[in-house]
Amino acid sequence: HPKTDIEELFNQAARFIEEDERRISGRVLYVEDSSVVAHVMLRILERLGLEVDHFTSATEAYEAFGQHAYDLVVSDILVEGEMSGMGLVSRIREKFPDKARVPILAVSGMDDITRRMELFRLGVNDFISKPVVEEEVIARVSNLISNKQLFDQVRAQRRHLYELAMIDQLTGLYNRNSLAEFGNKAFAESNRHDFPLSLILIDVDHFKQINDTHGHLTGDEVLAAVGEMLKQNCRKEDFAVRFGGEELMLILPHCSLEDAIERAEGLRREIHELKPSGIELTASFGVTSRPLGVETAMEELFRVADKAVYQAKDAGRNRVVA
Ligand code: GH3
Ligand code: MG
Ligand code: MG
Ligand code: MG
Repeated sequence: HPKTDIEELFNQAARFIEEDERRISGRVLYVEDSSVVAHVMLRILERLGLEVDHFTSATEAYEAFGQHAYDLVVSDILVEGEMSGMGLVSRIREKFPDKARVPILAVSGMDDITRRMELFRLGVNDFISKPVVEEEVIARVSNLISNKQLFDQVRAQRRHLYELAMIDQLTGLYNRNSLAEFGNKAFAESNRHDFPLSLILIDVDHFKQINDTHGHLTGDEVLAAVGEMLKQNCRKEDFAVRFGGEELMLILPHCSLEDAIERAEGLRREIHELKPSGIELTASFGVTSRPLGVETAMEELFRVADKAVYQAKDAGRNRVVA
């Protein structure tokens, strides 16, 4: 009958749309040793649009967990083999205590309250009992994955905002804002534990002339190249800041004055050899160190280094003054 055909077609279309709206993207680590249960579950998860890595052993699943980024772990609780589902859950939680970051959905045939409480204590986010019901799987899986993805987005945004606030976008060095946080902290620690701390101020020579001769954009490229070179020359504990336009600063914890002078000399040579965009480039350096046994604020040391830079300029630039 033509009318029922059309009705049937409409119903089919409505089902497709409904299914499509439920589709979510993500990668799931799935552990289940019963092929019957796995068959049902895989069909549900894959129809949701998820990429599923299915394992029948928890040991193999744990190995895969270390190798890929998963949006959700779905684990049977009783799995044959040396590691149980419980073991898998506690191993994962040991590494990732944050439930929003690595959500775990437990699936078990024994759903008495004691068992469920034990699972929650172990760190699962949610629980489904067998035999699984499609609507319930969809609801719980969707919730967990969308929470996790939202959490990832928030983290990425926070990281991005932090970078915008703390990192100079042209040179990739820390900006002046970050001095209050990192600079003062480095000084406070050096004062408290009385370990050496040195400061190198760098001012690019005749930079105005570079801008005037080659244009502001080339000037920017030159600064970016100097920034990159400084980053390459930093140790883990060093702190390189773009202090002003073409003024850069290195805070060097655990670095004596002698070592700082040596490092400044090295940087002076590197800048001279850099020739970014083919441009001959030099810089003047002022180096100071916190006198051991004397509490010193960052500003005090900065003033001393600043004077040293002026002396380096006066003496003909392209040199280090301590
Ligand atoms: P000196 O050797 O005495 O340090 O001379 P100088 O020309 O380097 O010093 P001055 O302070 O007179 O000029 C600094 C110049 O740096 C002026 C300014 O236009 C330029 N500058 C500051 N920030 C930037 C930037 O982000 N990009 C570019 N292209 N130029 C900048
Ligand atoms: Mg099992
Ligand atoms: Mg300057
Ligand atoms: Mg300058």
